[in-house]
Order: sequence, then C-alpha cells, then structure tokens
Amino acid sequence: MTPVVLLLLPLLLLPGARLEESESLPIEIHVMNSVTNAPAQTYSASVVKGGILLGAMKRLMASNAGFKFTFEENLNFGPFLVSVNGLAGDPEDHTYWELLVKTPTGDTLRLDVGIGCYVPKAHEQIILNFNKW
Ligand code: B12
Repeated sequence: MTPVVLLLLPLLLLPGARLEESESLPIEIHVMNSVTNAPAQTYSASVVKGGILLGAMKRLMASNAGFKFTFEENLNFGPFLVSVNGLAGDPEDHTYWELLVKTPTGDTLRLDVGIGCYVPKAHEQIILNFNKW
C-alpha cells in the first residue's frame, strides 16, 4: 500500500467519516385536468432528500410507470413544464400545466417556483393540473 492510502485508511474506517447515503423520500404525483375533468392518474414516486421535483419526475419517467413529460428551459426561471403524458399546454388556448401541492395537513397550495426549483418533502402529493389561465 502506498503511504497516501495508509494515511487515509483510518479516515475511511471511521463511521463518522463515511459519506452519508442519499435518503429517498416517498411522494405522489397526481396528473389532473381541470379543463376536461378527465380522471386523475396517480403515480408513486420518490425524491432524494433535498432534491428537486424535476429529478423525481425524470426518475419516474425512466421507471416506465407510464408517466412522461417534456419541458423547456427558460432563461430566467429554469425548466417550464410543457407537456404531461402527451398533452401540451398551448398559449393560443391559454392552457398550461399548473403546479400544485397537497401537504400532509390537507392544504392545497400553488407552487411559487417551477419544477427545477421546488424541493418536495416526504409524503407530499404533487399535482400537475392541466388548466387555463
Ligand atoms: C404570465 C405568467 C405566467 C403565464 C405565462 C403564459 C403566457 N404565455 O403569458 C402562466 C399562467 C402559463 C404561468 C405559469 C406559471 N408560473 Co408564471 N408568471 C407569469 C408572469 C405574471 C408574467 C410573465 C410574462 O409574461 N413576462 C413577460 C414576457 C415578455 O417575458 P417572457 O420571459 O417571455 O415570459 C415567459 C416566462 O415568464 C414564462 N413563465 C411564466 N411563468 C413561468 C414559471 C416558470 C417556473 C418558468 C420556467 C417559466 C415561466 O412564460 C412567459 C411567456 O412565455 C410572471 C411574473 C414576472 N414577474 O415575470 C410569473 C412567474 C414567472 N411565474 C411563476 C410561477 C411560479 C409559475 C408557475 C410555476 C405557477 C404554478 N404553480 O403552476 C407556472 C409554471 C408551471 C409550469 N408549467 O412549469 C413565478 C416564477 C418564480 C420562480 N422563481 O420560479 C413568477 C415570477 C411569478 C411569481 N412571482 O411567483 N405564468
């Protein structure tokens, strides 16, 4: 073993010196449509503790659970959610995907940031709601 490895070995063996594994928090993603009132779809997803909603959505899409979405980068505010499960918002129709969250206490709030900035908490229900502005 090289002297460097020998020096680092005690650090690696100390429990406190190990890197913490990222904790995964369960969340739900609901897809709703306030324009047509189509039945809602619910997906179980997970987000890394402190991680952004976009990451949870990408992971859910990659898991082939039947959920897909697209987004566009906005220079000022980051990713803008354009379509969910093949349905896209359309500025001409004044439709868009609204972001809501139902907290464990039952309140439904409108997110004040987009999917690239919102950090979900454990057991939150994220609602992607097709709506009109
Ligand atoms: C009008 C408006 C909308 C309209 C835009 C449609 C349209 N074609 O006009 C609609 C209703 C779609 C909308 C939606 C949302 N909005 Co908005 N919106 C605005 C507002 C009042 C004016 C934007 C504008 O016309 N600017 C003038 C034009 C000329 O500039 P522009 O760069 O081309 O504008 C575009 C972007 O602003 C973009 N846009 C609008 N909102 C958002 C939000 C996000 C996260 C992104 C990435 C882009 C984006 O759409 C505009 C038109 O293309 C701003 C307030 C502000 N001060 O800018 C909030 C604002 C940008 N919106 C905001 C938010 C939070 C949202 C939502 C996330 C709300 C929600 N919970 O659903 C959603 C986006 C969800 C998604 N699908 O990703 C926040 C963003 C804060 C942040 N740091 O992320 C702002 C700053 C308001 C605020 N203070 O809370 N919004």
